[in-house]
Amino acid sequence: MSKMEVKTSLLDNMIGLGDMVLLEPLTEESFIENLRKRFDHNEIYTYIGSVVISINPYRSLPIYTPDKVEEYRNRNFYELSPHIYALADEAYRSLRDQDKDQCILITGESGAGKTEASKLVMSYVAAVCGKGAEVNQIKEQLLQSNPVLEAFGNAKTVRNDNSSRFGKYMDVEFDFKGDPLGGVISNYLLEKSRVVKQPRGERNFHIFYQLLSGASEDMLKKLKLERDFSKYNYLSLDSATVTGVDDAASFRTVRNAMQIVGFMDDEAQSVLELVGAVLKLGNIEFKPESRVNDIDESRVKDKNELKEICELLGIEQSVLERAFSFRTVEAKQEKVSTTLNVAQAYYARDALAKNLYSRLFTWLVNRINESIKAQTKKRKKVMGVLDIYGFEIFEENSFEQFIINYCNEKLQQIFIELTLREEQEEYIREGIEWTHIEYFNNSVICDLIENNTNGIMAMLDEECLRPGTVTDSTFLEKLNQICADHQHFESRMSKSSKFLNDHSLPHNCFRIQHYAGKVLYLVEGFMDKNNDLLYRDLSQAMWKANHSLIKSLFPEGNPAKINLKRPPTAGSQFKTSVATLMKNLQTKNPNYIRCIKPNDQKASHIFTDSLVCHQVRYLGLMENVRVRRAGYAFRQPYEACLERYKMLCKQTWPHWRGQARDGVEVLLKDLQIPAEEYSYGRSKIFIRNPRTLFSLEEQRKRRLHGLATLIQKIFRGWK
Ligand code: AOV
Ligand code: MG
Repeated sequence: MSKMEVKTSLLDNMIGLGDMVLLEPLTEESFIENLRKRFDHNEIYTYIGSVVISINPYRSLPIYTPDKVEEYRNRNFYELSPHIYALADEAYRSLRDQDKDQCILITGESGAGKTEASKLVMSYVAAVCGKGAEVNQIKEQLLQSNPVLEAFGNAKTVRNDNSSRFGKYMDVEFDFKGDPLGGVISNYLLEKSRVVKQPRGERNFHIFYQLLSGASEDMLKKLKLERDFSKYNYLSLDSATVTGVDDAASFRTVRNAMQIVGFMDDEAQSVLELVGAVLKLGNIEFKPESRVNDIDESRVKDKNELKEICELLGIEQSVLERAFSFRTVEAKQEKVSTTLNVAQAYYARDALAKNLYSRLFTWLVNRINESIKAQTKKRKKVMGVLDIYGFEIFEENSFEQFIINYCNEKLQQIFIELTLREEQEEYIREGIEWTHIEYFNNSVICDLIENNTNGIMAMLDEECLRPGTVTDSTFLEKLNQICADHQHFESRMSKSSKFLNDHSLPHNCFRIQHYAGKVLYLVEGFMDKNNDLLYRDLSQAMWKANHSLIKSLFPEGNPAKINLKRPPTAGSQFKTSVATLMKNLQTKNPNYIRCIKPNDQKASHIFTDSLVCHQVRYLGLMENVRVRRAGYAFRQPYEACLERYKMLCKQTWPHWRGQARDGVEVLLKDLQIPAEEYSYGRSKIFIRNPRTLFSLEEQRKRRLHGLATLIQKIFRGWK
């Protein structure tokens, strides 16, 4: 063994191996042990080939400095110790030099570090791509869109103090040189129920607390708000302040970010007026009016709050007041007005607050897109970064968790498709000898949820549209009948009596065995949240507002544009947008960051084996290593391979006249690469070890350098 090798293996022994592919023996225990060893030495990143595993350190590590950026810049992936920067660099260079669109897929459960990882990737790419005043402004705007969206779309949950309550996909666009041109953000279903109610120990969206803590006295007065959180029904009090979070300082950051992104002062003011209005809506209370003909009519209790909201939004008070007391149903030229009772009035109020806030959020995303969109129609190279809400299991799980977990199933599916299945199928296609590796394919769970005829979402939609008395219970009954035999569906009342005596499964719930664990869903609210109805009287009242922003958020309130068709349900909209996203991702070269949460206490230095083991299992990481080990790290069509490396061999340079495959054979033999290092497929060459590729790249770099020097000399000779 050479000195160098001795040094490496001693180091590996101490801090663990950087690439799981090299782990011997490969068992679940040795895998976890390796992660733990590295975590204990502050090495939070580990590779499985080109996949990066990232463990949340829950404290700031000095590994994201400008020096680190320089260290990883333009270096080959396996050259330095594992780092998220290596992945970002590889993706960026592959986009710039090989013209391959990229996507960065970041997965892991709530609190595992996805959002932080996405920001690290973005800031790395921003640091290494292009320079110049114009480019810098684009970069700054792309980066500053983050604090704005986090303020409005993130909240403290029991799992994560800065939990993303929406899904985000951002395409960053580059020109042919690799300079950024702009970007496009897509957002996925904001968890709007949080606006009116938060589970115990959780908060509403950050912006509410930031506004009340950080606004000047003058601004509060203009918005007719009070600084005290306890004055607002929509703000839960048991966790109003979060340790280590300075809401007032964050408010300044958000204001500043809005300015950089390009919001005009009056736009920013309008946005805050709506945030204030949502808070104040929660304080409107209702009382029953004396019963006329035994009908329970609701009236606004204290009109002061209502008056202030109307002043803030330029709405005529009587219009909004009426919209809280009556509901008009229009059908075929006929208008029927019915009175609302107190419960219905509260329902209408909350529906308005939720709709107002979520539409404001979508407006913010669109407004940011206006600012950051590329100012050219030329072809662009694209790097997409996906950061969604992670898999969630709470004590009580509702429609929101159902949607979030479905989205995570789809992402796991893409990982399986592209790394486990596709890789194995390619070996078969190319005629490469191969031992099949077993893995769990979660497409069966995706199907249970999304199947167009008998999937859970289809049945929910069917129930929402069915005339007659439909409730959450009738929806559950339907599921019990139709899904009873599905191996990933469990319910107490289903035809099969398998779960009849399972008392952990209440009558009003169903359970799905997700890829990441079993989740018990309480059906209460499913129908309502899927329907997502807002009484037309309320949208009309909003449309009549003398406030251009709020008016633009409720276009359906325009009486000239009454549409009697039902809008698509929340579930089906989500399903469609996720399907579009998946299609888009499949056209790009994927780069994976698999985030792992080391403990449930949000604490640094704690590594809970059982928790990590559970994640390693469901993320399919062991299978990932096995497929990788049995396989070949790199493959390229013969033509492309020959074109890139032909300069390294006299027989192939500058032209090879025969078949590309034969040229590659001559090349590899000439370079004395051991025969077990590669295999010949039908159309591609397969190279086993990434280090072989790395050495080819090095030789190519040296040769190019040599050629450049030679050309310079010739030029000088001419002068
Ligand atoms: P998530 O995005 O995966 O959860 P975050 O990225 O928000 O998780 O991480 C949660 C918290 O962990 C952050 O607020 C940081 O305090 C800490 N953290 C994560 N990664 C790092 C890191 N690399 N270095 C230092 N601290 C880190 V969710 O959005 O809830 O699914 O929905
Ligand atoms: Mg997040």
